[in-house]
Amino acid sequence: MPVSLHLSSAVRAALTNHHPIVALESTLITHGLPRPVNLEVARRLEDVVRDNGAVPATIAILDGEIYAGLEPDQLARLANTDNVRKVSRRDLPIVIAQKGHGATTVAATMWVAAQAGIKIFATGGIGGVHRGQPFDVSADLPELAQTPVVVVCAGAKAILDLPLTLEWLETHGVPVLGFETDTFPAFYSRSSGLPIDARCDTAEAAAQIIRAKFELGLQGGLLIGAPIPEEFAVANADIEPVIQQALHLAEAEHIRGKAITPFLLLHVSELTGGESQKANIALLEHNACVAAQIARAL
Ligand code: PSU
Ligand code: MN
Repeated sequence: MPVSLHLSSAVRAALTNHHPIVALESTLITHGLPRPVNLEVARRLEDVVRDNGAVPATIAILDGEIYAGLEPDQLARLANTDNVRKVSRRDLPIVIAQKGHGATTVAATMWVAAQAGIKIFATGGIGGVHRGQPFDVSADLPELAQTPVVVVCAGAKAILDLPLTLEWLETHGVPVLGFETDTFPAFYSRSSGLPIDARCDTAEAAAQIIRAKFELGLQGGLLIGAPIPEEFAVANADIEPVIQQALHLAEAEHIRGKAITPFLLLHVSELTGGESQKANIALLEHNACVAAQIARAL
């Protein structure tokens, strides 16, 4: 383990005793949700993991030290600090050397989880290939291709090019499983209409495929798509015009690079008057629950 990586006492004990652990990311806390909802949701996700029999390991960077498992005061500090850096793989050495604060994306969270020996990770949506920008590929995708961590998500947001995102994963050998679904979920909506590689109706069924992949020594992780609970789902047709509007705004304001995803998420949330935020929270909780069950099955 790198010297700058610290485990919370709960995570350390769980690793020693082979108890199930679920990693949680932190970009959604600093760049995905507004205050004070961000801290409430971060705490809630940890509770959901605990209620389902696993130990939560929220991953973030404070003063250049990496933490897998935050103490309650550290979580509050992260949620209430301004200008926390969004840290993907390429940002890790910079934030560590400069002793900064960092919120880890899916890519960076996967990498830290793997260093700590954590196999399962729950998030909201992964990054992917951007629409109209096929060279803007989130670092989340190559991380899935090389790092042995299972990511439970509600798909990828429709701000992305979902068919190209799935093509990329196929090319790089990342199995995409559907949890209680035959199609890849589309974040706010339950289905993108795009096929997945295998459907799993139980945590045990997913665990069998995960075990087989690791036993074969195939490098990289797996992606599990769990659709947003029915009562919170928003129809594709309702969200699409909002996404179009957000994309135009991003274009007009020349938003580029790592700022693009947080920009689009903020505007979609504003344009739906908070409805998308409710959906976002519901799917995050659901994913934490599914991930805990799979961690237990493993
Ligand atoms: N998708 C969401 N909410 C998020 C993110 C993605 O619905 O908060 C965050 C995740 O942390 C993801 C990151 O890893 O955005 C991807 O950013 P980029 O496209 O810059 O790689
Ligand atoms: Mn990008």
